[in-house]
Amino acid sequence: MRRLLYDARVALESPSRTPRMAVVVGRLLGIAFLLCFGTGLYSHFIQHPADGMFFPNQPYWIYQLNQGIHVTTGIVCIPLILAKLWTVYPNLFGYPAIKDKLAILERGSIAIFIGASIVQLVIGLLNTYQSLVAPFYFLQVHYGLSFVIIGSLAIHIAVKLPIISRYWRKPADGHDGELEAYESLPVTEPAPTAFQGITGRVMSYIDGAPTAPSKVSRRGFLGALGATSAAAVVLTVGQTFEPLAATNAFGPREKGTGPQGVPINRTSKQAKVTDSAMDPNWALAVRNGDQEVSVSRADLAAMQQYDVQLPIACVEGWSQMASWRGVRLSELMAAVGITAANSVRIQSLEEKGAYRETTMDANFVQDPTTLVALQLNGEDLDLEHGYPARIIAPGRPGVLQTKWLATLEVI
Ligand SMILES: Nc1nc2c(c(=O)[nH]1)N[C@H]1C(S)=C(S)[C@@H](COP(=O)(O)O)O[C@H]1N2
Ligand SMILES: [Mo]
Repeated sequence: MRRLLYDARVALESPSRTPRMAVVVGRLLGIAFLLCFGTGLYSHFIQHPADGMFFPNQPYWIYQLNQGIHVTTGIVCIPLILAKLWTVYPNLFGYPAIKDKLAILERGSIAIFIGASIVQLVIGLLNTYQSLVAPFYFLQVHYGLSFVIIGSLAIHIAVKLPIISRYWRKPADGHDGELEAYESLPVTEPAPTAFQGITGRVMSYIDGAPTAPSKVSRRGFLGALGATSAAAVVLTVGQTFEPLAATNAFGPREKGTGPQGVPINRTSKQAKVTDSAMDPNWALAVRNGDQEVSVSRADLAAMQQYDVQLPIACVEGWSQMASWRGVRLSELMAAVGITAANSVRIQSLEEKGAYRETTMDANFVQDPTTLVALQLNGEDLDLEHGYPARIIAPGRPGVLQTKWLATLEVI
């Protein structure tokens, strides 16, 4: 067995399978994971704020940028994690399999990290292809797993700190080191036997080259990794970054589709608001304590109208710029005596659904570009975009841009 494992490791030796390479790829992976985790937290807490949290209302593209980074770094993690596994997996054939107590922690944390990461990346990727079908289930799992991943990553980094610091810079002698497993080989290892030929062939087969063991050079390996990662970025960011819209292949929402040139996620039929939204007697209830005014669409249209350019920036990573026209939320709320410190509870005509109600903090309410929108891209709002009136605000995720308004309440 020992002989077999040894042969396997020898067969898998490659200039791109060194501790230095593991550190180089690991660093990139660490950056991508941290960016993805941080932007994920921002997105989570802007939707479920804890007491005292503050979110900026400007620049208006802050959430769009956040989510673009989240989805792009998430996708880039896929080639990076595969590259990292490719670099280090011969370590699995180390002998003895578990050297000491630290090795248990090391292997255990890696197993959890890899398992959780794969699930996380797959469900995240799937979610970008459809609207949140089971929003609470997806969000809870995705949120919970992120802490498992970051925790196991922290353990992994702590355990590997000696190697990481040794190979953080290219060693002065230019030697990239050998994967740990090789280091534990006894010097008295017997000369290669017939075994090596067999395991060599088997391993090189696993490795992708059917006859000779594949020895991917450092440069070739980094080149392939760079090209794959760059391709993933270029084929994704177009869903939120206008100049690259044409190369958007992974991002499922294409620019300019849907009514009035803007994609929709939840239809009026799904939200069961077709009748209530088209009701000619519709009026928006604006409340402050027991003070209430009822504002019809004609009343809203008679107020001072403003034009703003703001994106719908969905949690799923796509975003789209649009022009909106309507009443300033702050001017409407002034009718019931709102102060600069008040937040507003916004409710939709929708009776069920995760996004029927949202709370908007005072800085967003007072932002002059936050509108109760009546028009989109030069036409009256389509029913699918929230007719008779919807909220559009800067720096907030699409899920909080409430459609088919029913009530606005000062809190
Ligand atoms: N009432 C209500 N408003 C809603 C939603 C919803 O489910 N119900 N979905 C939101 C989501 S997820 C997005 S991305 C935007 C999409 O806006 P659009 O359909 O106008 O493009 O609307 C938001 N407003
Ligand atoms: Mo969304």
